[in-house]
Amino acid sequence: MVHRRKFIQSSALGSLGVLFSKIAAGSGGTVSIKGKPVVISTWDAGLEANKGAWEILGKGGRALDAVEKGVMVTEASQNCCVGLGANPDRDGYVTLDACIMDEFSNCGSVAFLERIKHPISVARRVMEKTPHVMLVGSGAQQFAVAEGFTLEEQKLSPEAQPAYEEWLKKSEYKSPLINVENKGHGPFAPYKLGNGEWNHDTIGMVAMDTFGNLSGSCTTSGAGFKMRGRLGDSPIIGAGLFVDNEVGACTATGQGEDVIRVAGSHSVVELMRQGLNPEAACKKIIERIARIKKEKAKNIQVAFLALNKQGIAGAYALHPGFSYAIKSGTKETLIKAKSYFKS
Ligand code: SD4
Repeated sequence: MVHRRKFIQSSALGSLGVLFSKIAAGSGGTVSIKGKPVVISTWDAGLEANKGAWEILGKGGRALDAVEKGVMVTEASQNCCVGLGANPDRDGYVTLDACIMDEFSNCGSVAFLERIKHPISVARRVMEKTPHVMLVGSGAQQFAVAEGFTLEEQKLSPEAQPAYEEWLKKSEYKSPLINVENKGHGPFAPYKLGNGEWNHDTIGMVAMDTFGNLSGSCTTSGAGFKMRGRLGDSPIIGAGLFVDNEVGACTATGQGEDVIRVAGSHSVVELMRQGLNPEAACKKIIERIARIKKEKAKNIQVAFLALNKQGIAGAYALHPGFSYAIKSGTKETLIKAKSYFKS
């Protein structure tokens, strides 16, 4: 289980001058990286995922390979919200969503996928081996097995099993409150939260390689105890992830329904195309969600994380608490994003 409050303090200037931080440690904002490669990813788990990506990027490898390998670290970990260790849907099945996109605008996606350890790799196969972008449910699983992926046992993780049993006691279905700090307000508190921990953490990752090419990936179990068949933004190209190699890339996390309705990641990239820096672009779309959702916006979390072609990273969230991890040649840090609501 990750601890979101452990922010690694970043120094004001990278010691080798590779990264210029325009922010006070842990206070959020825009980060300029002079030099490539670089990788950024959502939430605290991004720190470990970035290390996985760096095994490729650090050797001059391709961003696409890096963003696949990076998020595989999270998929394989015993995480509440990514990979087979995640919480199940309300019927007791873990269903996974993932997508990937490269510098040529090739993209692949899987959704509602069961019993496969690395949905991100199946998404990549969809991209590379089929004429399609998206496969779902049993069809996606059938494709994965045909491609040689192991069909894992249908079994909840040791953490998810008691969480599900706890949920079953009430079996009360409410709209999932994703990434909202648990104050005892609903069934979506898979672990014993209430101490500043959060109830979800999708991983979205964006990287730029030494060639200056961009790729991105996003993988999740969606929401714990969700309605069976529910999809969020994460497997949807343009919502949970978008890459335009001329401009930049963006990934989203939080309440997927509200990311989809503004075509979130695509909208952020289009604002960067118009000249906005990543943080400003993320902020505009967060403000749009706040405008559209009004009162509801007070109770949901959404965050965007973007990187532009100049190597500037930025993020913005609806509420405080969103962190993102960044890794470049000399910098490895967790940054707290700014937010629309201040507390
Ligand atoms: C979803 N956006 O399925 C995902 C959830 C998420 O951190 O990002 N959780 O709606």
